[in-house]
Amino acid sequence: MKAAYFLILIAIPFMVTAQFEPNYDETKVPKFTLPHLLTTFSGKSIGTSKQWEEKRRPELFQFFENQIYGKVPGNLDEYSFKVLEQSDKAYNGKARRKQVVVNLKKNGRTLDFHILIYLPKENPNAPVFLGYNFYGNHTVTLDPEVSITKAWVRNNEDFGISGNKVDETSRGIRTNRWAIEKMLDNGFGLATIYYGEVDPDKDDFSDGLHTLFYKEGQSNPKTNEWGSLAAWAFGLSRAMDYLEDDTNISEVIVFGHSRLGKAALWAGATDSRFSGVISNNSGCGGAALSKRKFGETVGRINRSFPHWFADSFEKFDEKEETLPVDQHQLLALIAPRPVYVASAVEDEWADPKGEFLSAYHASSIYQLYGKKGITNKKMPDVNSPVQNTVAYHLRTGKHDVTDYDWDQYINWAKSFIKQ
Ligand code: GTR
Repeated sequence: MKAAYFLILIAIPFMVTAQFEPNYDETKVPKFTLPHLLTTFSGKSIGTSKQWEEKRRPELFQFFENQIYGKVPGNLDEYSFKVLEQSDKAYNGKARRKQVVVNLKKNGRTLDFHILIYLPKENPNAPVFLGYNFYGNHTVTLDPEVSITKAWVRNNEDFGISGNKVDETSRGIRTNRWAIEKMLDNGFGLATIYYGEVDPDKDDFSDGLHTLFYKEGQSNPKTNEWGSLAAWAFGLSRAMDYLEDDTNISEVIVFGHSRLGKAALWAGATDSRFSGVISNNSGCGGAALSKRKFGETVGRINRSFPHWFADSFEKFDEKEETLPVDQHQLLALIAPRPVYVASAVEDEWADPKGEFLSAYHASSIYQLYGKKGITNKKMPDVNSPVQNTVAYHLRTGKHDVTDYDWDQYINWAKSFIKQ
């Protein structure tokens, strides 16, 4: 008896590891039924875009809002912005630069975040890509005039970031991910924000945007209220408010990589002012189908990043089969506006096939609007983009944002944006 007990004790850690070991084997993907886009939860068929908008979209939206990303608990009391600095001499005179601080107020508490904007010199109303960066606005460019964030930043030895503070050492360390001159040369601008100014990316709800909305004595969002992804999405909408208020920029394509790609998709679903949405390698909780359980799973993501989603999402840990929705329906919430899903061959953790299938299955809603999505269920070859209103590419290489990705996004954006 004692020996059996001892054996069980020894076996438990292995059982736990085996259970949480990510699957990278296509033959081990479970059989699953994808929740239907065109059938309501109560079983009614949807045949027109009007029925979609009136019946199906709202119930799906509510599910994602309450059970996955979490609800924003109310509105701000005040919103203001100030242009801190501007110049038309950036990038050797090729670009105008603007640095803006946005101030949000609620319940007597306040939060500031900074938007860095580059626009082609000849067109102050140019369409822009709006996206968060991971380490501060000064990391996306070598431009010495870009101010350095004072917010908490994740330490990174390679970038010389320690003590959760950034300084000159990290200026320009992420220029490889932001093809700014390519955007400018093609008539696009960029608006970028350090995501940690909106909500620091740690499992700690004592700082960032959430705290503004707390009632007396509250220290955490409620079970169905927003995690960090929804807070970042909310921040993108506040950046959109600024762009609407103070500029004549009318076309904003929201972009994000990885966790910020998840935030970009949710921003696209919650805010119809975005003209298009780009999810770069967004993976689990982003574009990838959860029910495939390939690479990162719902249980894994909720354990590693308990602060990203609403607490209510945890009930689907290791129970993806019980989810009444899947991520193709998140993409469908963006319809009929254009959406681009991009994967990378070596980014198996994000499940490239699950990202592709999501784009493919979302396409039926685009069809209702007479828009072309992804029509071929076979995944396109590597580096062979399919660019319709729903677009997809699988590029060679790792989890990253490359010039190749930007070449595709720019080319695709030109197909639907007036310049
Ligand atoms: C990973 C996480 C992914 C993805 C990525 C990132 O560790 O598991 O879901 O979001 O981080 O944002 O770089």
